[in-house]
Amino acid sequence: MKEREIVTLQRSLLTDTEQLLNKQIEMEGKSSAYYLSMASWCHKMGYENAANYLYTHADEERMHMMKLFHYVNEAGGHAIQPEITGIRHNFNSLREVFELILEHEIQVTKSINHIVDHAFTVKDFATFSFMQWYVTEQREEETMSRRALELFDIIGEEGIGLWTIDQELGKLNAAAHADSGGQGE
Ligand code: OFO
Repeated sequence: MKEREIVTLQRSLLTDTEQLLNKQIEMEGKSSAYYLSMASWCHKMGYENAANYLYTHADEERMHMMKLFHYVNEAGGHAIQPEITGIRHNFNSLREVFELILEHEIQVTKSINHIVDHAFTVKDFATFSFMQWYVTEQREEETMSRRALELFDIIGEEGIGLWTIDQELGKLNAAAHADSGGQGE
């Protein structure tokens, strides 16, 4: 019996779905590393609240990766620990950091939507249902990233502007985690 036939007998997870989920694992792992690198830059530059916001965000992205990791293995697949390279370490400004975050989150949303669309098309309703958590999570993350970026326009960066933005980022982070009941999602 060929390997593919054995695999088909032992699980309902299709190989292409498994590949897409592994690509998403990689994306979440990279998100975590990317935000950790941004957190470090913010910390070094004295933006304490922005750094905490991003340290928390990096942890959440790892949790997103692990949730997928367990799902793939429990569904009979093989979750692959991604290679993470090419992470940027320096940024031109605090604003640039938050612009990059929003841009990145939009890419993640597109990738999640692609998996949901695929799962529906191949009638993999277990994966379709599992991915709904990510759909909601992405909507929340995009909203939060947009809120953060808006602070730069509302407050302005002159004078004590950047200091004030950093304070507001701290409040945004605290409010987001109070909303999620301290679940850190
Ligand atoms: Fe994993 O939610 Fe952001 O990227």
